[in-house]
Formats: sequence, structure tokens, C-alpha cells
Amino acid sequence: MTRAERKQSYHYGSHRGMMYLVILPVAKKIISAVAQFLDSDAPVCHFHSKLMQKEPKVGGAWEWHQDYGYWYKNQFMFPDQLMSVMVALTAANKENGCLQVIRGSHKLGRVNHGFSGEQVGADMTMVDNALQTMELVYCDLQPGDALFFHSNLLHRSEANLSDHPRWSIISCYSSQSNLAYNETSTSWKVAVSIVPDEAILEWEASSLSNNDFLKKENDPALKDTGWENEVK
Ligand SMILES: O=C(O)CCC(=O)C(=O)O
Repeated sequence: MTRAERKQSYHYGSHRGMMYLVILPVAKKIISAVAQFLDSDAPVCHFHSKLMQKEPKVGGAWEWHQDYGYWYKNQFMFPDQLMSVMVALTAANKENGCLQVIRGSHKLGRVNHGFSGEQVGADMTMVDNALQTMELVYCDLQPGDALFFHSNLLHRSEANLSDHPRWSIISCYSSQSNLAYNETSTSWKVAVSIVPDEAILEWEASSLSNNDFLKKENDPALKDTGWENEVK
């Protein structure tokens, strides 16, 4: 099986998992923690969320990258005002392709990113240099655990070759003071309407078909625009 065939599936359609995509990212407990981590007193905005499904034997690998390696292309100004939260829906461990991070690598600043096969990945010279002295950590998570990480943290994951699924939700946040000059969606500049933590138990599914975060083809971070390679 090739790496492409093992590609991780995102879920952009209707699914019971979508419930978590609507409520969990804006739950009070999560937003309060995000507000403390982001380097700004401005309100927290929810950039986007995705349901990551790594199915047994097929869930694919991710190359080393920084999320700001993508979001730089959206021309977000401040990496310290951008972060991600991964919430485990199933157990995640070394066997089923949990997230791996290089501890402290967010302090390196932004590393160059380019195409690595089908994916956009970090410059491996810098990754290998970092691994000489910095600790590689396998993020072993139990269902319900949340991992908060800086937009410049180097991370990757391996394919899920185990017999068990590895599902998670990854939500990404920006401060309202952080402007993006090449982003087509609008959620990144709208302050989050926080919901009580209990709402996840009370919510009933409704259609999400008009939400702009579903339109993957509009995302400049996933295109090779070339602008970032030239200094004008
Ligand atoms: O869920 C994974 O295995 C990796 C996902 C990831 O690195 C990302 O979405 O930036």
C-alpha cells in the first residue's frame, strides 16, 4: 500500500462526529485555556476545526510541519497569536499513529515549508538539526484528553497500522488582533460565541452545508501560490 493510499481521511460530510465539530471547539473550558495561551488580550476567534479519522490499517501519515508553515501563506501576522488544540476521541498512542512533537521547537521561529510528495512539509534539514538536541515526544492521549500547541511547534504523525481507529478533533484559533491578509474565510476574525461545557450533551444535529470551513478548495494554505518565495 502506498503512502497516498494510506492517506488520512478528513470528514467534511454529515456525521455524528460533526456534533463535536460544532460545540467542542467553542466550549468554555477550551476557549478559556486558549485565551490564556495566545499572546494577546483580544477575543479568541475560531479559525477552523477538522475531524481527523485515522482508520485501522489505513489512516495516513503526516510529514513534519508547523501549522504556521501553512498559515503564513494565509498571511497571518503573529504566530504567537495562533494555536491548535487536539482533542482525542479515541485513545492515541505510538501504535495507532499518535501525534509526535519536537519539544520546544516553537522557539525556532518559522521553518521553510515546501511540497513533500502530496503534502506540504517543513525543511528536513532544520527538522534533523532540531532532533539533534531537542526531545521527540509521542503524545499518548486518552479519549477526552486535549493537547494545546503553538502554531510553530514541529509535529508529524505516522500511519495507523494498528487494529484500532485513531480519531480526534483539531481546532485552530487566532486572536482577533491577528490580521490575515490572504484568507478567504471569515471565522478567523469573529470573536467566538462561547457555549457552556454542558452544551455538547444537549445539542441536536443540524445541517452544516453552508459553513465556510467546509470549502477546502478555497484555502490558500493548501495551494502553491509562489508569493512567499519572492521578496518584492
Ligand atoms: O492528526 C494527525 O495525525 C496530524 C494532523 C496535523 O498535523 C495537522 O492537522 O496539522
